Amino acid sequence: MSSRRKIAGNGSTPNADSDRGVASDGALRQEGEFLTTAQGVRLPDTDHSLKAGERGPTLLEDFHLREKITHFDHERIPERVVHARGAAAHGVFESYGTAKKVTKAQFLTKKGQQTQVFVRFSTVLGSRGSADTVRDTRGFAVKFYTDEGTFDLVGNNIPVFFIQDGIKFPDIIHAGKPHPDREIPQAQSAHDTFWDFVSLHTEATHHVMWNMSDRGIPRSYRTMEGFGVHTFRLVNDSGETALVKFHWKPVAGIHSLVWEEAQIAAGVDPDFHRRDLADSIDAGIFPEYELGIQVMPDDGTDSFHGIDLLDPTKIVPEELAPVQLVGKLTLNRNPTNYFAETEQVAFHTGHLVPGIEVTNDPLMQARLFSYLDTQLTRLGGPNFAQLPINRPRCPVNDMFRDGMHQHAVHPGLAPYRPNSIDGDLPRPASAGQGGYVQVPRAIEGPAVRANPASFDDHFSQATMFYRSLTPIEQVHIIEAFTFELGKCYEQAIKERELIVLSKVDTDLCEQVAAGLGLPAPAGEPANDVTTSPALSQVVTEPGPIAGRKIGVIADANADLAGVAILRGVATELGAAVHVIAPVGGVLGRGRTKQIVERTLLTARSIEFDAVVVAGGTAPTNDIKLVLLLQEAFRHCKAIAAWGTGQDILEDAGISLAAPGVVLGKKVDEDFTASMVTALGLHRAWDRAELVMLSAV
Ligand code: HDE
Repeated sequence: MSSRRKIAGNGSTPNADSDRGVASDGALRQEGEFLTTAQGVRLPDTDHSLKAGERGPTLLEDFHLREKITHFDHERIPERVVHARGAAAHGVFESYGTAKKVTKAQFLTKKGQQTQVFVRFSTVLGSRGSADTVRDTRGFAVKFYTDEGTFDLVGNNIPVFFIQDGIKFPDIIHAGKPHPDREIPQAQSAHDTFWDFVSLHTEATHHVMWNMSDRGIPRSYRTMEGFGVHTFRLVNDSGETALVKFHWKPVAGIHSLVWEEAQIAAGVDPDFHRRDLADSIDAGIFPEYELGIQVMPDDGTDSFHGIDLLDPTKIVPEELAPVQLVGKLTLNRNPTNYFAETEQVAFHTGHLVPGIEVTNDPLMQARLFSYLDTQLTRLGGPNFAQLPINRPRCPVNDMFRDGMHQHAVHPGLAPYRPNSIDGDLPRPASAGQGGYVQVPRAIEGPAVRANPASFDDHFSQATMFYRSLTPIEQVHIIEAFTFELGKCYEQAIKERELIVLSKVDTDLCEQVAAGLGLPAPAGEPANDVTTSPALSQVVTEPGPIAGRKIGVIADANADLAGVAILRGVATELGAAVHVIAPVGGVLGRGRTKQIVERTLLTARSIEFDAVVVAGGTAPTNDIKLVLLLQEAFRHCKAIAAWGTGQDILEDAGISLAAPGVVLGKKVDEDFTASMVTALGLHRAWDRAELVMLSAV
C-alpha cells in the first residue's frame, strides 16, 4: 500500500487514488483548487476566527486558527552563521573530458557528460536581509548532483583565506560581525573589531588586500571568479595523484563596481546582485563559468616553487601553473521557492566523490567538521539530506534510520551489517564498483599545536598582489583602506594597520597614512617579488557584453527609430536596453514603439553599464537627469549621445571629449560599434583622473 497521503484533484471530490503532488525532482507540490488545512480538510473561511458571537472572545476549539498561527510562528529557521545572505540558481555542468588524466571522478572525465548543479552565491558577514553590494568576500558554492554521489565545491570569489587554521574561524567571524553591544555596523568590515583583529593577526593580510581591492565589490555574480581556495588531491584511474586548485572563470569577464556605486546600490537596490542573477536567467542570458584546475605534482613535499600548498593564505600564480579548463557551468533556471531551495540547501566540504580527496590543509580539515555540524542546528536534525534540494540524484542506501523529519518509509528489518535477514544488503562497494576508497597516505608526527615555518610568511604574496595590479586598481585599494580605517574610532588600531601596510608596500602605506592624517611608519616590504599579471582584472581588449544594461534617455520627441536600432544591436549581443523617460507610458507607435521601463524618478545610474541620450530628446532642467548622467560619467561608464542628445550631455556638465564618451549624428554602424566596444571595456579608466574619482 502506498505510504503517500492523498489530496483532492482540481475541484473534484477527494480521490483516494490520486497521487499527492510529488514532482520528478522529489519536491512536494501544493495543489488542488481549494484551500485546506495541513491535513487536507477543505476550509470555508480563513479570515475570521471562530468566536462566541460576533463580538465575543475566540474559541480554543478553532483548530484552523491554532494551526495557521502555530505554523507561522515557526516559519523561520536560524540563518547561516556566516554567508546568511545569498542567491542561487539551478544549472548544468558539461565536462570537456580534459581532467581525465588527473581524476577518475566520472562527471569530469567523460567529454560532453552533463551533471545537474545548484549554485549558491553569498556575502559572508551580513544577515539574511542585508545588502548585496557591501564590501566583502563572496561565497561561490556549487553542488554537483553526480551519478556517483553529490560533490560540493564550497568556494569563494577570493582565492585565499584570512586564517591558516580552522580553529581561528570563530575569532575572525566574531571580529567581522557587528559589535556585540549595539549590533552595528551591519555587513561591513569598516569597524574597529575587524581591523583590531586583522592588524594583530597578520596572516590575514593577503586576504584583506583582496577584500580592499575591486574583488570585494563585484559588478554581479555573473562577473566574478570562484576559487576552491584549498589544495585538493585528485586521483586518476591508475591511482596516480596530483595536487590541484580549482578555479571558476566567468565567461562574461571579471568586473567590479566602483565603491560609490556599491554604496548607492546598498540603499537604492539592496537586492542588486540577487536581482541581476534572476533577471539574467529569466532573460535567457545564462551566467556561464568555465571550471579550471591548476595541477601541481604530488611529490610528498606539498609545495610548489617554494609555495606551501597547505597554506590557504597563498595562491599559486597562474604564470607558474596555468589554469587548465575542464568543463563549463551554465546557470539556466531560477529556484521555484527561495526557502525550499536557496535557504535549505546544505553544502559540505566533506561531500566528495571518488577521484577527489582532501589534503592536510588545517583550514580544510576544520571545515570537514563544521559544515555537517552546522546543518544539524540550521535544518533541525540529521535528515536534511532528504530535503529535495539536498537529495542526491543517485541511489542512496545508507542504513541511517529515524531522527527528526524522517521522510522515508524504510522497508526491511535489518538496518545493520552483517545481516542474514535482508540478504546481507546493502553491501560495501570496492573501488572497482565505485566505492570511495581513499588513497593510502602515511600520517605520522607528534601531536603538536604548531605551524610549519613556511606559514610565517604573511606578506610576500600580499605585496605580489598589490604590485601585480594596474595603477587604477591600486588607487581603489588605497581608497578602500583609507575609507575603512577612517571608520575606526581607535587610533591605536589605525596605527597598527599602517605598520602592517608598511610591510606590504611603502607607497600604499604612505598614501593611506596621508589620507588618515597619520605618519607613515617605515617598513621593509619585500622587493624581490615576481608579479602575476593574471591578478589584474582591468581589460585591455573589449569582452562580451551579454547581460549588460544600457539606459537610453528619451521622450516622445526622441529619435525612436534610432532607439529601436540600438535595441536591436544590443539584444543580438545579449545586452538589454531600458528606456528612461521623464514620465512612464509608451513612446511612439508601430515598429519604433518604445515602452518606458524607468522614469527619472525610478532610475538610478548604478543599474546601467552605459547611459545614452537619444537624439531629439527635449532638454529638461530635472536635477535627477543631471545626477544620472554625472554619476555614470564619474563611475567611468560608457556614455553616449546622438544628434541633439549631445547638448543634454553638455548641459549636464559632461565633457564630450572625455574618454569613453561615444558621439554620433545618428545611430549608424559606427555609433553602435563604438558603443559595443566601450561597453566591452567595462570602464573608461582613462577618465578617472578627470572625474576626480580618486585624489591620487
Ligand atoms: Fe565556510 N562555513 N567555513 N568557508 N562557507 C559555512 O556552513 C567554516 C571557509 C563558505 O551557500 C557554514 O552551511 C569554517 C572557506 C561558503 O550555503 C559553516 C571555516 C571558504 C559558505 C562554515 C570556513 C568557505 C560557507 C555556515 C574555517 C572558501 C556558504 C552555513 C575552517 C573556500 C555555503 C553553512 C552556502 C558556509 C564554516 C572557511 C566558503 C558554519 C569553520 C575557507 C561559500 O559551516
